[in-house]
Amino acid sequence: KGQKPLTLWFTGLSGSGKSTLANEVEKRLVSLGYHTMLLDGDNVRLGLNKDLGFEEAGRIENIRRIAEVAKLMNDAGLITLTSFISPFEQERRKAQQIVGDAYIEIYVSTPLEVCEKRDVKGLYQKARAQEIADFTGISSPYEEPEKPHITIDTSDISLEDAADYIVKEVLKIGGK
Ligand code: GGZ
Repeated sequence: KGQKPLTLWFTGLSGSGKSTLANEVEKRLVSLGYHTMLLDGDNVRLGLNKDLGFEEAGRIENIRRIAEVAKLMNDAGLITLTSFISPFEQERRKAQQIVGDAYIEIYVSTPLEVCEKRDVKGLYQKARAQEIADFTGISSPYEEPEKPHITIDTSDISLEDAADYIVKEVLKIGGK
């Protein structure tokens, strides 16, 4: 079904809802008959990129490798979904260059206050207490995307509605 590959590049703060959304969007694409691959911290930072930290250089290399893998997956005919903070505009632009036309940037724009209030893993609390260094939004920058293809704030929307919206926009942009 459909030959044109896509990379759905989710970007946003820790706790913004990127991975939850990427998982739900993937489920829907699979039920529509597409073949997909989801890349996230669990399968990349613990494996391929376990030599990398969260200082600037580590994040830059993390994003570069993920973009190269996304490109390989696209070459294999898959729709790739990536869920990483990817905090730097310049690295996102480089990812877009690597991936090419297939690249669709999805900015999960849930504000810091909301992410911090959720604090699903207790990481914001630790970052505030300076128990974690270089924490995005607290002690490390997040540069807002300048021209995302899709923007979604998960503060006040159900997972169902958010995923519906993203899939609709992706299929429109991706010409599927
Ligand atoms: C940000 C960190 C940090 C620091 C560990 N800063 O909410 P999570 O836990 O599951 O997702 C975060 C994840 C971010 O890794 P990425 O590979 O997406 O980051 S980047 O794209 O910037 O390279 C968080 C956890 O790792 N985590 N330490 N200091 N997030």
